[in-house]
Amino acid sequence: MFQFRLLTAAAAVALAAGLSAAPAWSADQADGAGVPKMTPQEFNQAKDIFFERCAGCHGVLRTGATGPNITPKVTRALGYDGVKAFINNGSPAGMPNWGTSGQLTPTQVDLMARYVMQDVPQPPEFGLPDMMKTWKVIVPVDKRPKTKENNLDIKNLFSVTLRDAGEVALIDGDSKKIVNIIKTGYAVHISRMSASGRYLYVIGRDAKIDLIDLWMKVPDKVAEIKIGMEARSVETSKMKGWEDKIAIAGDYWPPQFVIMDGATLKPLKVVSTRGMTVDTQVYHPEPRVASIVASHFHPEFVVNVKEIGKVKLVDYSDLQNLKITTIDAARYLHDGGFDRTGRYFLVAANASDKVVVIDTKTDKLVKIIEVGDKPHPGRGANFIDPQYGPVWATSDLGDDKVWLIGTDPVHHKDKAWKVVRTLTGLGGGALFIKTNPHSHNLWIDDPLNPDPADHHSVAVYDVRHLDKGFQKIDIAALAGLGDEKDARVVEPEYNEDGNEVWFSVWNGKDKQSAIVVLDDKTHKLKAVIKDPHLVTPTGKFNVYNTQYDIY
Ligand code: DHE
Repeated sequence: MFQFRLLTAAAAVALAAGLSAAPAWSADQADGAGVPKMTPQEFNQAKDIFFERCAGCHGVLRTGATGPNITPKVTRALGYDGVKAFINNGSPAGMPNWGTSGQLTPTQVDLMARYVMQDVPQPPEFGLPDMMKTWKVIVPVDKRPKTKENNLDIKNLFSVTLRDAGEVALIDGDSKKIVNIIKTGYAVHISRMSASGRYLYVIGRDAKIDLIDLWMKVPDKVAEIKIGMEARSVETSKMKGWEDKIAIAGDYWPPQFVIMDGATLKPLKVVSTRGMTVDTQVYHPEPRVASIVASHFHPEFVVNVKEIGKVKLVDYSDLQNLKITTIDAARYLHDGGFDRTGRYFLVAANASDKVVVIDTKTDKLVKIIEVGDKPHPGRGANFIDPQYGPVWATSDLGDDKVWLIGTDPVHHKDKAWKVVRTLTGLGGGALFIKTNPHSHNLWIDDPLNPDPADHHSVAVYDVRHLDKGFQKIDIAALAGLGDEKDARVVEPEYNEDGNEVWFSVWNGKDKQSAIVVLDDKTHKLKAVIKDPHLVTPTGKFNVYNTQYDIY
């Protein structure tokens, strides 16, 4: 159904663009079965582009997740022209317009169209010995500071993803000055804080983890490791008594997660996630690890396995006799966050348009809730609905809706784990929604919307007056970049006090980007952070909010 919708959209885009008129590749360059030929050099070049740009959504084996299945059976049926049009123009269902946005050249679009019609190459495995070869303790634990050696207000520090630079910028939330730029993995993805607020863990798409010590005179790396070929998630133990002791990271490829020593990243245990899908119960060769959170009730990590639609509660207290509770949920699990009490975890199942609720105290499934087209909450937003009490909210990637789910089974029992209200955002293409316990505002971005008027802007609701609709603010214009045509405004994030909200104005990698800071109460511009080092800023992780799961 999902795939059909996408292919239909692609065909429409192809037709509208009239692309079939002049293909770079012609039928006489095909093999007998109509598959375009490629030289080994072209194949390798395309393989790298696929890893960097496409594997995240379509999977290394191309069987699909956020994006559809694009195995040769599907792409060959669509044909070269259709595939090329899809890559060039994107689709309303969330496929970026790689060609028309200039992110891929016409030659690369042609290359990729031919590549995805070839048989799928199988990437290598990556076990403990491979990890050990990459593991480096840069500053041993006994050589690290005994107390904090800088004057930074580290609770209000932001770790900012500089996506295409493969770096994070540590920015002081008070002065808005860059404290350090640290080289990390390729297309670095997220940052997470240790329970004590001292250690920052950063993971790149190339599965490289960097451990940063915020107590150093100038915060910097103290350890690093590569745990696979492709990854998105990292987390650290938050249970009382286990603070800063254990770390975990999830791989996209190979499909596995790795438990590590929290202070050194020494890999201790590697666990494969290959197995049977939750509904059809057939073997899946590539169930990737999506979001991971740390339980506050048990020494456990909540590991969300995308393609099989199962949540694994991994007990890290005894790695020799590892206990894993497997909860049947829904496909494909992606991102999510806790409710305001930190007990219930809500995670988006984006291929089935559902939100799954897990009770991390009883270790049981609470409910699977129908929402809109491809929910994408980031970690979601917790606030008090004036009519229905505490709610957690998600926006959707595939439509303009925002869903408010009741989260209080004690005082609002009849509303708990139900959609209590549906709001409207700017349009399809929203990725992140955010509020703060000190704020009355609910901010929703729209970076993947094809309309610049929308992907340059955010919507903001006053949660006390949800029926009044939202205000639209053009954040890209506030950045004053001059050339913001291709910029996308992404991921609202609060400062420690919850009175400022920060947005990334994510421009092309050869252009200037910026971070725009608004006064949360007045919505007035407070600061624009610009620096030649701020290349493609995307996620921003305030130390305090990340440490305490505040969103
Ligand atoms: Fe993300 C979180 C996967 C594209 C910015 N992203 C996550 C998480 C996953 C994920 C599994 C949850 C981690 C966790 O909580 O442990 N992201 C993927 C993809 O597979 C996808 C769709 C395609 C890809 O190739 O990577 C993808 N993500 C993007 C982007 O293009 C974004 C917008 C820009 C960027 O930097 O790459 C992006 N993802 C983010 C951010 C978070 C995130 C900022 C953390 C949100 C938070 O509040 O914690």
